[in-house]
Amino acid sequence: MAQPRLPNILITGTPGTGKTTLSELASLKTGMEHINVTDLVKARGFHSGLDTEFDTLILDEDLLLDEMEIMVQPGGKIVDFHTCGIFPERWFDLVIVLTTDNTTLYDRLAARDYSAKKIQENVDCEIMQVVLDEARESYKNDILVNLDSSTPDQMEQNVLRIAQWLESYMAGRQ
Ligand code: DAT
Repeated sequence: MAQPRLPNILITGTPGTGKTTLSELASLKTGMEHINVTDLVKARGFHSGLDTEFDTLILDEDLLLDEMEIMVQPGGKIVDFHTCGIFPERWFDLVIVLTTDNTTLYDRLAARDYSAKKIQENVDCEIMQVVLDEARESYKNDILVNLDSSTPDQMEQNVLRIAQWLESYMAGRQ
């Protein structure tokens, strides 16, 4: 009998909320493959340079989405990106929005080489729940989960939660 198709998971949230760390740990735990979209954009040049005002890459969405369409098609991917509205809704079986306590997020971003302006913009984005709102507009409520990612305990819980979700998803496909 053919194996049921593995699902795809999107992990999104403001920079610094722990997407890459969670994606890597969940990938180790489940065997799903982590796609770090920022790294993919940089490695494949799916951008047209730097937006100097916001200190972010200007995405070439068409090139990025064409490439990713092929990658997600077989399933089994954990996609990690700070914005979520650009992806087709049909790609994902679970969408996780990570959120973090504001002062903790500030400290994490300050530990990076971000300018004071960029740190403030990202903390403001978190306070305004920009990514959560974008996810609510882009995906159905029943596949959307908002998880707190402020402490190491929560990180551990979130990894377990993904592993348990995958197990019950696959059990439902038997
Ligand atoms: P992102 O990929 O969202 O930008 P990251 O995974 O690079 O974030 O994490 C940023 C830093 O914060 C990194 O040093 C790991 C740490 N971190 C993330 N989530 C955490 C959590 N729940 N508890 C403790 N540290 C965390």
